[in-house]
Amino acid sequence: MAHHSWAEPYKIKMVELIKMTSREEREKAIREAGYNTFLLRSEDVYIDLLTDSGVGAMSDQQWAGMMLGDEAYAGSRNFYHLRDTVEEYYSYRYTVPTHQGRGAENILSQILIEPGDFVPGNMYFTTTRLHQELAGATFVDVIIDEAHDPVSEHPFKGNVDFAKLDALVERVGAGHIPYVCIATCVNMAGGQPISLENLRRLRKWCDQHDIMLVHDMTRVAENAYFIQQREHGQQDRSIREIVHEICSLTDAATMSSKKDAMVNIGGFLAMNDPGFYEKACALVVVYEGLHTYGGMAGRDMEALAIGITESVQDDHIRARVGQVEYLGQKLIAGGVPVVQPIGGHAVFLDARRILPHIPQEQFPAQALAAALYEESGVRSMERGVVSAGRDAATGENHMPKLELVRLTIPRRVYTQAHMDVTAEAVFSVMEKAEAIQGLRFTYEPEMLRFFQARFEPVA
Ligand code: PM9
Repeated sequence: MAHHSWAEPYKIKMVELIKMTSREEREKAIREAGYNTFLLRSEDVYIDLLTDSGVGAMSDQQWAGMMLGDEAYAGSRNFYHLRDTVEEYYSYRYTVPTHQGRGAENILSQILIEPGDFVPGNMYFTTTRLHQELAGATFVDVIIDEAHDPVSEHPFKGNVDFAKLDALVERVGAGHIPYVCIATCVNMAGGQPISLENLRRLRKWCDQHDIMLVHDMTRVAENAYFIQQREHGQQDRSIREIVHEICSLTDAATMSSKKDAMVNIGGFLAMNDPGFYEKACALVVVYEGLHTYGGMAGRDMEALAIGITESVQDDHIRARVGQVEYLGQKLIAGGVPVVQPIGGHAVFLDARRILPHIPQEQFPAQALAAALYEESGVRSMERGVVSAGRDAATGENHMPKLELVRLTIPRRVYTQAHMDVTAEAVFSVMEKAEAIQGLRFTYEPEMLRFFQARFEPVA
């Protein structure tokens, strides 16, 4: 029997009830939250597409693993299981657990960066760039121009532009570039992949210039899926093989295991160089915990080791990305401007085109996320000027070309019917777009402002 549809490669064993609220309740909730969806109570949310971070559903195997936690302070059995799994699946020899991704970013940045350095990357990520800046570096965007264009259908918008890299070396010298930071399935670009060809070429480029290559591997399995689907000659390889090759092309990695690996908390820093590992062990005890747990419980390391093996299964990743694609195509069919191609973890609404009457200074994506919640109880996240923050040197707002609202799909949590309801919610808010007002800050935190900022309508 020929069949082309995907279905979830699991059945549901336990459910969590959710409830719809009234419009009056939601108007009050979003006002009290300062029009910031991060400040809503989860209880007041109907379908929660804020993030795919730490909100996935664990499998029965992972829950069983939770019962095998070895909570010894030092040398937990689960640490060795995690370390061996990272080496087997991701190729890195050494693993230092951290409480989550930014814990790994902090340690990595402190070790590798000298004040005055420059760190090129395929688009910024909020926490990643902040840790680079706190360590004294300047982030330099070297992603291809297509990544900043929501309508470009380039299949690998996560690719590096080598002319931009060469220009940076020319300007500052290779000696002031400690490493190139490469994210797989670039979050801020719309969940867009880097190709294997581009990454192989980057490996050679880094070797020629004696510069390290660091991998933000938070969504590496989703990137591998796009390589399998879109890149010449990759169709017959498994996700597991492609993931392994991606990792083996890089020297070290930071991981937020709350995404791909489907655990509620955790992360790690991994590398091949023993000297780097020694330095990471020395710092992890300052910020996270002993090098055999780094802020994670033994049971959480066990669930993570199992989650890694599940994350690279072909049928899992096909259904995962397939569900995101389903929502994206439904929105496109309904005439909603979204970032194309549809990304791996989320559908990104183009707030510039949906709310052309709101200038970027009045935070159109923030306003759209608030309006979508008010309309439907669907929670999303701003990924535009608020997330971009201010330039560390000048204090001026970064004004990103992409002014987006992210509908982020948690792994193994919602059904196709939830995607249908979400699409209808977006259609309703589109009909009322002209009435949506811009916002201004009533409170602006200095760092990572998007998390806790508060706003009021401009009018
Ligand atoms: N990403 C997300 O929702 C969680 C909070 S928003 C700052 O997309 C990448 C590519 C991420 C990421 C978190 C981190 C940080 C690093 N790199 O949140 O500290 O998408 O585990 O990881 C979020 P942690």
